Amino acid sequence: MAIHSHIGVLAFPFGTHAAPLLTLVRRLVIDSSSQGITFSFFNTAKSNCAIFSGQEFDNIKAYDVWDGMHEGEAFTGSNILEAMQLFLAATPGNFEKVMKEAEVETGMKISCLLSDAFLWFTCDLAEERGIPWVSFWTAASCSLSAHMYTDQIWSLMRSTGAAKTEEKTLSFVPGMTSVRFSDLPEEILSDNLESPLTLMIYKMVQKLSKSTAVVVNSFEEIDPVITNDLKSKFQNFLNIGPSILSSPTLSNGDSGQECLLWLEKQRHASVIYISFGTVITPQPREMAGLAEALETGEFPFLWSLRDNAMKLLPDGFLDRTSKFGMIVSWAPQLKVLENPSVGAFITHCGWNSILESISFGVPMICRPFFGDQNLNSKMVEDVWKIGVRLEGGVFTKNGTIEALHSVMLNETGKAIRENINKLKHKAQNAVKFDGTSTKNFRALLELIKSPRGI
Ligand code: U2F
Repeated sequence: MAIHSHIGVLAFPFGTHAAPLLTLVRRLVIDSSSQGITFSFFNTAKSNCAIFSGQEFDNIKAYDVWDGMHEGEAFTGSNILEAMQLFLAATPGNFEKVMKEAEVETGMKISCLLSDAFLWFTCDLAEERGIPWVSFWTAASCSLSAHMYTDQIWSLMRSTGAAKTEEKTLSFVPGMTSVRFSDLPEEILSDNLESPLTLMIYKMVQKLSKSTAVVVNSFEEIDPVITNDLKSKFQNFLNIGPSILSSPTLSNGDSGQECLLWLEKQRHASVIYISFGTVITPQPREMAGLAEALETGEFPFLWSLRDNAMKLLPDGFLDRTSKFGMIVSWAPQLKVLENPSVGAFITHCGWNSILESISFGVPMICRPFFGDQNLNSKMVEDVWKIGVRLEGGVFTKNGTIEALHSVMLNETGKAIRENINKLKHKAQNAVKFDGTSTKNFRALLELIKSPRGI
């Protein structure tokens, strides 16, 4: 079949950013199968290796871009920010180099760029080539909205004084009037443009309105007011998720079978699933607080905990809890949340985890750490009312037991369960044939097929 569109895809290789972008691309390939579109997926070797895990997909070719580290130089820092900094310093040259290679190999000029929204310079690359830029925001609409109001927020903080604004609400941001300044991401609260992450996101905010479309892995009905506001700010604002309900998920192979078998033996809605995503490990004191709460309350639990964090558990914890708990280094999270024995999810509030929890109707206990997570947890507790935050914001034995009781046993838990099930149904409706996310996805497909715009 003749290829008539060549889409260049630029991934941000940290946290859970590249995997949802690949999921989106796979869905675009499947839904456009007879229409001659090919995708070149530009990402670092390490991230490509992790998300493709040796699999090949028709019409998607992975290209490795330079991660910013010099040959023979191994990354020694434990801080992910350092790796991000090196990578960002190598952009956009590292991407431009492989884009040229892909054009030579396919014999076709790139006709549209689809990138992680963080990679704001894609706007300039697209402008130079006279082609559209479609940006993919991997987090929630609420955090995108908060970023879009950065200038107003900074101006208020400067005129009132940062300390005095902390408890003030974002009365001027549609759909976020109950959100306080102190719920906002650090990248908004600190106006320090010396920080590479703050600078990157600020530049993104300045470029996004030029994007032909801003795509989000969410559904309009979760935040109708925010959605309408963002529709007024962008040329096209397209909620196309939750992708796990509408797209083929990337395979994890057979890993995690053991914990799925274990879940099968547990009582309905009795198990606490615990995961802090791909980047975080809580401090030892908090690990101890959480472990003591689980042990004292004898709550059945499944904990996804990286091997290098096992040493942070209290001595003898594994032996003493082996009758009712299980720890794995990586869990098949979608299958876990789908399992009826899971009754609550203790989460760091990364957007993918929240969306997965909503999609399977599992109430959340929130312990946010950085970036958008604090704002997400505010929305979970106070706006969507589908979970609770911990008293004092950190894990302590008593605070965690209290949160577990309120979600698993009390009337609060019952209301939360009802709310999350209602939201789950809205998410399911959004991805039906005539649902909002499906319509938005079709619009996206049209846009990239005829790359001069919708
Ligand atoms: C960054 O998020 P994270 O990667 O830390 O966390 P999530 O967005 O929640 O995504 C974690 C994914 O990893 C999967 C899980 C999610 O899809 O199903 N997973 C799993 O399969 N098994 C495990 O044992 C543990 C996790 C960032 F830190 C957040 O603040 C952002 O919201 C997010 C999106 O931009 O990226």
